Amino acid sequence: MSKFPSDKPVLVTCGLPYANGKAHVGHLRTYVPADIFVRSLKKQGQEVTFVCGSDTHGTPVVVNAEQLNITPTELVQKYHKHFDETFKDMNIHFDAFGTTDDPENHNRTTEIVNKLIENGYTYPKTIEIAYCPKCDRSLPDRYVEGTCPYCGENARGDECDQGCEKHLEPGELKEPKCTICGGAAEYRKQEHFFFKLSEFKDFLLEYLEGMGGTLNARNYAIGWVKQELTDWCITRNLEWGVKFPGYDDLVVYVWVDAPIGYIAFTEEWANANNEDWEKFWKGDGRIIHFIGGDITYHHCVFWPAMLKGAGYSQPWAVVASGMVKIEDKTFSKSRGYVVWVGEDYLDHGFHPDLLRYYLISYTSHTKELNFSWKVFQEKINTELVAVFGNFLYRTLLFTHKNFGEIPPGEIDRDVLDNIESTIANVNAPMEEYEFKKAVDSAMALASYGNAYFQSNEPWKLIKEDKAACGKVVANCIQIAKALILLFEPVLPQKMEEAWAQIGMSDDVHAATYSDATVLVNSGTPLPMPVILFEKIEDDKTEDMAKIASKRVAGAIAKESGTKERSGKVKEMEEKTNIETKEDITFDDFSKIDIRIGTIVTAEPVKKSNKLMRLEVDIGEETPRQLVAGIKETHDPEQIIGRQVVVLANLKPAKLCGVESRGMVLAGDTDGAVLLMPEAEVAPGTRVR
Ligand code: B3M
Ligand code: ZN
Repeated sequence: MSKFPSDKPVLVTCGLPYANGKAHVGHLRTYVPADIFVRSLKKQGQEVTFVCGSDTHGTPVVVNAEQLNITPTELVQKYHKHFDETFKDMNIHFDAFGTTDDPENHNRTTEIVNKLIENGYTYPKTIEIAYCPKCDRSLPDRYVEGTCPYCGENARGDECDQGCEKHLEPGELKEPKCTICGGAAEYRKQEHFFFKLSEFKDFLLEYLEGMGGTLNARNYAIGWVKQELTDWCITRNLEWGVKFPGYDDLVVYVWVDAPIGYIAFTEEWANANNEDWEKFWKGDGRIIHFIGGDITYHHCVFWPAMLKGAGYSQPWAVVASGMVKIEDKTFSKSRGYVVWVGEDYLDHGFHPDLLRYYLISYTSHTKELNFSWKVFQEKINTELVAVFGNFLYRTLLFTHKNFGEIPPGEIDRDVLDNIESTIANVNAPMEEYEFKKAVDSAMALASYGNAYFQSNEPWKLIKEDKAACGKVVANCIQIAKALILLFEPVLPQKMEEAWAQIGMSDDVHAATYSDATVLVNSGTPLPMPVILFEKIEDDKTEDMAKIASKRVAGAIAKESGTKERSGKVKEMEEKTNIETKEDITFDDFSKIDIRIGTIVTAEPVKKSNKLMRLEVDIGEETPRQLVAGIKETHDPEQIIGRQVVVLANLKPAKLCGVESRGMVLAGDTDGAVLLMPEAEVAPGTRVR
């Protein structure tokens, strides 16, 4: 039996973006499928509400605000607006998009925390809290870094973000360091409040067995609950956040008030629409959370226990997405492996629906998704343009030219059967959160449409038998109508245009799949169609790939830049005696052959303390052997593959018995600082 439509109302939520930075493709991997899912439920006639909002609290926000020297309020207002606008630009339509700093959330959080206290699920305990003696402050969560006690990797105060991904409790981190001043932190005793998560073990095991959603979420959560459940410290020493009741100097941990935001935003939606929020949170409405796989623990363990403890309903399903890679590299903002939704995509004139299509059809929702400009171009050109777009355009152009309206003609039983089975083939995987399968099934109907058009040869029939030709195109328009409805969840804006192109004047977003088999009206005038999906040309994606590699090169340069520009820079500045040299002419300068090269080999010169032997590709047949005084400052393994600047026509010289045919340029300071190009370029590129 299919799960939808059901008479139980559905609430869909998306993990809340921290309002502390710009939207990127990694974010969209959760929001786009959730929006597609919501639209497809509506198409099935399901009542559904879709809420989200900005996560404004916690150290992710205060640390950023502090670094930017602005208030948390200023920071979150800016990014809340940014996310709100970006989601709208991407055709992601929430029924409410609030912030966790809204009064509704402060009130709901206070109420729930009070319930947990009342029900005996919290207790105070004196624990060790990281403290920076130099800054004279407590160091919650992201204010402290150190070593993970479980895996030994570098970790943040509340999460082993670079290693085993475990949630860490205050006091667990080894060798704590203050992230503000970099100094060693110490542990000091302080009283905090805990949530008795350990008491929910049996409840959680039973709950998780029945929890719907993707298997990755459920299985991970069951695994964790079967191990030991530790109680959660739910207070922090911060001013920004939701106050812990009765304590002016404590706020609740961000992972308490952030998910409660889901309830608060439902209340905001209910208040604005004269609706009832309790049908989900106190009743049997179905709550479906879409989240990134990395926050499964919070949603499948901590959150249901908290809801249970406070007397609220628990999520019906949790849908967790896989990771995003950028051009096959691990997503990393600091390393430049990121695609910003605004400046890298929309601002270059790409249509939001194309990215929606890529994200949903690339791979299954729980798998790793690679964003690549080349694959993006290929998918758009070979699927949306060559299959779906081609079918729509050839059908509508032919009909417009030869009939000017939808001609009369009986719709084949075969065509209607095919439409009906496609709808079933889209709905079945959709309710299992298999979005790729659903969209592939829809695309199969477009292929069927192309084959139908091709095999019936309407361009021949028009000369021989206009009525028979009319029947063929009427069938094609019926298929087009079904396709537009089936693709509306994925391509909402494009399908609005397509709906008008087949002469429909009602709202395509409100129409349902049952309209797909309602026969098209003969006599409806058809306008001259416009091509909906244009081919993406090579130079466009090549430009985008160039922008991306520049960003990566910039990030590498910045990273080594910040390392060099430590406190020592000032000291060195004083030492640098700039000796001015005589002016030279441009002719003098043009005698110098400077090129960019790529290091292919690097090995220390044995007899020397300072020298390293390099082979550098400077665009010649074989790499040049060069000797550089960088042995003390550079690790051979780390510089292989790096680009450097080479003076290529310096007379060869022998250094420690090794011939150097040119010179690698470097800043002459305490230890060599190698020059490097801003972006990767072809070896041999001239420097002028
Ligand atoms: N703000 C973002 C994250 O960790 C965090 C989600 C909260 S969902 C209640 O992905
Ligand atoms: Zn770890």
